[in-house]
Amino acid sequence: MRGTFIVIEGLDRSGKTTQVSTLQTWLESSGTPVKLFKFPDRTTAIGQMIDSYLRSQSELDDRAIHLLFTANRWELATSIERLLEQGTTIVCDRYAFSGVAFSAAKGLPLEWCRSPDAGLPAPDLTIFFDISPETARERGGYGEERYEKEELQKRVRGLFGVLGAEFESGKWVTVDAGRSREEVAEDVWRHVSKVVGKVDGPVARLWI
Ligand code: FDM
Repeated sequence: MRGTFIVIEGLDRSGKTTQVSTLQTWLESSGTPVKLFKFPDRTTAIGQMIDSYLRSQSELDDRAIHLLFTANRWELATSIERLLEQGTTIVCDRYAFSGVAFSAAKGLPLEWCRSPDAGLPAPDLTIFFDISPETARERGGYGEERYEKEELQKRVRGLFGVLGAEFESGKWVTVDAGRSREEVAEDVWRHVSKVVGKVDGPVARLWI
């Protein structure tokens, strides 16, 4: 049995990072070998360029930064695929859906944004953490980084909706991330336990 590829997507302030670590603990205690990935992975050479851009320490053309985010996934795609084949389940904090949603929210054409990510390992399950701008505001608002602005986050939310609607039911699920940590964690676990350890065969390819 191969590992299951789980992607967690969502808006800023949706509690995604906390839930990823809870999910990791729960998977490990159920005896599932698991490895976390996070995009952007700021540790690689490409990731460092992305980090500098996000912290407004450098300027880049919208298309150039889009392609760097994509390259950052491609440079780890082989490791993801190998781990899955070896039976390790992967939980990934953001993936190509963030790539498309954020760049398209800035005004780039959606299909142009999608094309360089086509062919990446496809997740078996994507969980979208949805949060209203009002709840995000109650949680202390957005931070300092480049994309943490309410108007942009609203457009990103709409675009995640468009991307999710293309999936067959069960492959993309939306979780109301405006609730308590415990409620969200239970909901995530309910979805994850339906697929984990139950997928086999070759890893699918995204958008082809
Ligand atoms: N982001 C993230 C993108 O614009 N494109 C991408 O491909 C990815 C993976 O980078 F605002 C955006 C989303 C977010 C920012 O993400 C950094 P983290 O999760 O806060 O590190």
